[in-house]
Amino acid sequence: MNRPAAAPGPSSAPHPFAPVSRRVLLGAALAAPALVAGPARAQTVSLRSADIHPDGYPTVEAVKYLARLAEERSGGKLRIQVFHSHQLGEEKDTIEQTRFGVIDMNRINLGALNNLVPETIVPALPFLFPSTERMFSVLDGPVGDDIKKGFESHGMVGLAFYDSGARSFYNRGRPIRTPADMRGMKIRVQQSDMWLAIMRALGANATPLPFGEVYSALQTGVIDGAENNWPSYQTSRHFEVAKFYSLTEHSMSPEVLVMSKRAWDRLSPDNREILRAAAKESQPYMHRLWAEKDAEARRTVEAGGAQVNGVDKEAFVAAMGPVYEQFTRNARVKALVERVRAAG
Ligand code: BDP
Repeated sequence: MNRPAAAPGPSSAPHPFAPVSRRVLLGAALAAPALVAGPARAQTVSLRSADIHPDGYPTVEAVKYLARLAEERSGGKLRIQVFHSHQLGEEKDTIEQTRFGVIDMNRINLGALNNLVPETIVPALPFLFPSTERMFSVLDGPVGDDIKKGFESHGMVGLAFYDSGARSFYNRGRPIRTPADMRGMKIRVQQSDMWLAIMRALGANATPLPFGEVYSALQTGVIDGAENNWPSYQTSRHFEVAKFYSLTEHSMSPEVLVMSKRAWDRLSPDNREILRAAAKESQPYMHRLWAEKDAEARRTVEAGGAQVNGVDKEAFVAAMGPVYEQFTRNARVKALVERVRAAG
């Protein structure tokens, strides 16, 4: 550790660059004591995690909770900083950066991965699950593990699935009760071919847009409507510019926390273990936050003028045939859908 030979002294050769290189060497030794002391002393690892939602949103709070657990259990050596509110960009961009290791962790909706990882289409398929409880009981088992495995060949590791409730349509003009009411409407969707197919099946015009652009697109009339769960409808303030919320509850596409495979591969086995356990424990924590936020968001938008109406759900379910036909042509998707159905 103490290497007096490196100490600068008046007898050193008077080379013009010598003082600089000595400072660099000394600095490196101070910044990376583990390298000098040997592998026994773990280095501090700092990870950056992205989320488009604002601070306080359940997904952001779940990853902050995970970060607290990881920091405690690693004796402060594993640190995770959550960059919320789009600070690192829209989901599509952050996914690319996660795959290439520029961003270490990313909380996104599975819908954002549909085109890249076909397995992620399964939980997002319209009306596949009768309830979010049923969906999570399936995702917590081998089907969920197989969906997560799908990430690995695309540079990501799946750490946790989080609640996202059910998504329903909302628009500026009128209540939607049947698919016929949506004919010709311009509806914003996530950037996923599955969502384009859903809109086609309903006779609407799909407009794929990043989430952060939806408010002004609604406000200026570039689109007529969008679809989302209560908390996103509320925190994005879309309810101010699209007040008709129609309870189609057509998809339960969950949230997912992924890690860059490059960042994962660099972690020590101990840190991987800490992260996996903390991610698992953040799920029930998030579940509680979600239940509270879901109810509060609905109250807030209704108090703020949102008009909520029921729909002819059977008519929406019946219209989804072409979506299933198109996406279960992929053998892996088909097999997973069959397993979901067999699970009851
Ligand atoms: C929200 C998800 C968010 C998605 C957004 C969207 O939490 O990750 O990006 O929907 O529709 O519910 O793009």
